[in-house]
Amino acid sequence: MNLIPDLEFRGLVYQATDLDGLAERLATGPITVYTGFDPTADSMTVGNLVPILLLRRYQLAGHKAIALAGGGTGLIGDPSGKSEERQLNTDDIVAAWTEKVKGELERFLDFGGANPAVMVNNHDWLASVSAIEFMRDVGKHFPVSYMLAKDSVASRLQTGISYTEFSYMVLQAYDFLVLNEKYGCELQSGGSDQWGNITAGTDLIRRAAGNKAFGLTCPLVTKADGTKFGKTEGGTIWLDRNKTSVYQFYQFWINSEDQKVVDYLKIYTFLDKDAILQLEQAVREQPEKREAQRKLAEEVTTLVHGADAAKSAENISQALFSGEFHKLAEDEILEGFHDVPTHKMEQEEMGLIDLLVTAKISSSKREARQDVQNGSIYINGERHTELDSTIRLQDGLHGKYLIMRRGKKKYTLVS
Ligand code: 545
Repeated sequence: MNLIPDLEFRGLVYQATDLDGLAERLATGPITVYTGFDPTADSMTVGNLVPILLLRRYQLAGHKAIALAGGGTGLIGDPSGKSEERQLNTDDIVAAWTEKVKGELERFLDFGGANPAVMVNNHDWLASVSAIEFMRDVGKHFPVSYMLAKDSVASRLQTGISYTEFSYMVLQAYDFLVLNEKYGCELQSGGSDQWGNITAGTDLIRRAAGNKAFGLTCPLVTKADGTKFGKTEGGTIWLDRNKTSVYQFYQFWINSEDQKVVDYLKIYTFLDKDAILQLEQAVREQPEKREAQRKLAEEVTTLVHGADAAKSAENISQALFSGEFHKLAEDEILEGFHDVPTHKMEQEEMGLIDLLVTAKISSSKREARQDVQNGSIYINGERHTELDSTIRLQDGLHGKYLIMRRGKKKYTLVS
């Protein structure tokens, strides 16, 4: 029940309204906890995954988890952590993205069984509350000085903030009050950027209802150099496989830095303390084996995309590493080589030198001959040293793919 020691081990406890009080409360029995997600995009990112998995940790520990989709607040725009006013999205877009966010949240919580999670959408109560009722019953509990002191507002007083975004904290606080009354929700969890909004809620619940509620934040994940986590040169790492392929997702985790991989194992997996400490030792003693990175990639990809997809990503990764391309299914070839240059052969067969030049693998016939003689040309993992060999597409993988490699790393996919 009291999962705080485990959360502390994982580095998931940052700010708390009353950590000792919360630990005591958790020891007495199940608590209802919620986290909100605004539909600011059509998918969530690996950054949002931390608070989602946190909700799951609560659920697994026997508590009641509420996932809130911000169909209402998404129409307003949270200024927290934002240096500029947001562009308002249309009702239609927010409604469509709310459905996407809900679909993603559903993958991580158990909505059946003995301790089902609950999904709510704050549009259900925010859209229908009247302005007069809201200003009289909720607004009265918010001194302007209190609102101005919040980071999300204070940091924007110079650059500008509209009344719309200024009021956001009141809506989120009101949500917490509604969930407190309707579901007995006593705890709001979120990332550290949400601290101001979360405490606005615990304060409102005390003032308006006379109830005690708790707030707890987790730190935002960082890279070793302190820069934003979850972005690569290829862009943001999304949870939607149509935006970030399963293989790219897997690669993202396998490329984790040695200094950070243990932190990520703690935050992003459900491996227990012993298993994590063992992997920590493996990083220390045999970092070149990248055992921790492989375990991390396997665990997180399985959580997000399922065991079969994770296996396939691992398969691609292994085959690319060992050069055993024949082990790849057709879609795995396309996925694994989706970011290398491609070339379509005009004829069924071609001389090797001509192919190297037309596929732009070598820059001239002279260079092509040199490359072949040097032994730096590989097709489907096999070295080709004969200048006059003929290459047939039908001998390729699945009768149509030639994975051409020049030197150590330069790949071209010929089909
Ligand atoms: C709305 C109404 C509530 C309670 C919370 C909210 C949402 C909150 C917020 N949260 C962030 C967010 O990001 C976009 C999600 C992707 C579609 O803006 N005002 O909605 C993030 N949140 C998770 C973590 C966060 C936070 O969803 O709290 O810190 C990221 O890790 O930025 O009643």
